Amino acid sequence: MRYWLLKLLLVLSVGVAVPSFSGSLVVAWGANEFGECEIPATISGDAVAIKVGYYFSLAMSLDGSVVAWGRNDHGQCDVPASISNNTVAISCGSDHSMALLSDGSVVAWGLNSSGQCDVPASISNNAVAISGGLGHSAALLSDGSVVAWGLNSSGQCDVPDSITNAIAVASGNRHNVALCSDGNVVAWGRDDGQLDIPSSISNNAVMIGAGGNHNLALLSDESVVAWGWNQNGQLNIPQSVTSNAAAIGADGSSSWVVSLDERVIAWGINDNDQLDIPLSASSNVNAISINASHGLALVPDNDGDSMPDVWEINYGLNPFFNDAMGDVDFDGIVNLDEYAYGINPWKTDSDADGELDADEIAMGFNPADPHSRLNLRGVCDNNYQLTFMTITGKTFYLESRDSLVSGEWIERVGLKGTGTEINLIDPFMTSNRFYRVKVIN
Ligand SMILES: [Ca+2]
Ligand SMILES: [Ca+2]
Ligand SMILES: [Ca+2]
Ligand SMILES: [Ca+2]
Repeated sequence: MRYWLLKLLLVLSVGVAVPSFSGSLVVAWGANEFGECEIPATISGDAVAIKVGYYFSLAMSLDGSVVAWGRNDHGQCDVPASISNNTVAISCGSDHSMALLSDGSVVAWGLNSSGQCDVPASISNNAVAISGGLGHSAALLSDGSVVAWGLNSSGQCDVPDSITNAIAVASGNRHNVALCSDGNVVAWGRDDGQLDIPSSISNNAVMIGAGGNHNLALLSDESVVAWGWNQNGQLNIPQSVTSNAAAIGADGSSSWVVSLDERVIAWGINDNDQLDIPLSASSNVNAISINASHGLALVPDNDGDSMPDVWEINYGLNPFFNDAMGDVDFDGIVNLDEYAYGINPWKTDSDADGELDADEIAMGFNPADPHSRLNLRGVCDNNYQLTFMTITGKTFYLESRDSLVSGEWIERVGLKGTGTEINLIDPFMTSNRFYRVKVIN
């Protein structure tokens, strides 16, 4: 009963859609240059698959629909209406997207510079898995064969005849790797070492992953092997990964493992903070995908309040009760917004920079970053100099009055924010003068 009251309150007071109860959330981190980390509201609680492209994101929902967002310079986010609600799997390359439909057909869209979106007629309705590379695409067919199309600069589309019993395919930048039903792994295309299958695999592989120029395999003893290019340490499997892997993945120059105890361990390049996995995606993920630009994870949200289970448990909130509109630290920021801003729901100054979360949010600063703050300070010499940080797109007004408790605030100067710190000098300072900064959107 309490829940329904809260639900009603939600609808009436803020007019937002109440999250469904199917129980998963998409979490994003890393580069956000094209909005690739801004999860569309239309994916509320029912995503079942995610995939990162190069500065764009894909998600498939329980109803078989697909949403794409982020970089769209080649139409890679323009999901064709023809796929309707029939998708059963998604994949993408650097600049194109792919969907496997329930009838076994494949649809591809986005950059088609090398024919990577021209799905061969020979696939017909026989595909069971799909994979996107840099300028090529691949599909696993129901008879255990693999088809690859698009850019063939390194022979990445020349699938070896020996592959007749594949059960998985993964695409790198210019190579592909296939897992066969006998635990064998085959790779073809460009060779920076990624075609040299380690002898330790020896028919024991159960899962494969392909990065840009490297591969990962999970073996039946729950150990992991990596081979190929190691320019960014993508082959340097952390010591914490010791026969305790439940799942693996690779993309770009990144590699990751989900351990048997459900922790996420990732390594390789971190130039876009793509390895800075947020707390809510650090364990107990349903799916995870990381590449050269960013990361996405699908995480459980049992009570459908849009706050991940792991985050709620970490902060002592209830993962089985919708407490999104609660405000445990009474700072006016509801729990759901505390989660969205990446701050501590129990602290009123989460980043301990001396400025309250609520004030920082109101002014447009980042309440989770101690380097992002107004930082208003004054120096009194012959006149008074005020220094403070500005934000691009906001307008800042400096006001003063001669008494702290009474009198009218007089506007001294207004200026457009530049994203940098500015100095203002008040030449009319009297013996007592009080200042405030007003920020307008
Ligand atoms: Ca929740
Ligand atoms: Ca909750
Ligand atoms: Ca709060
Ligand atoms: Ca603060």
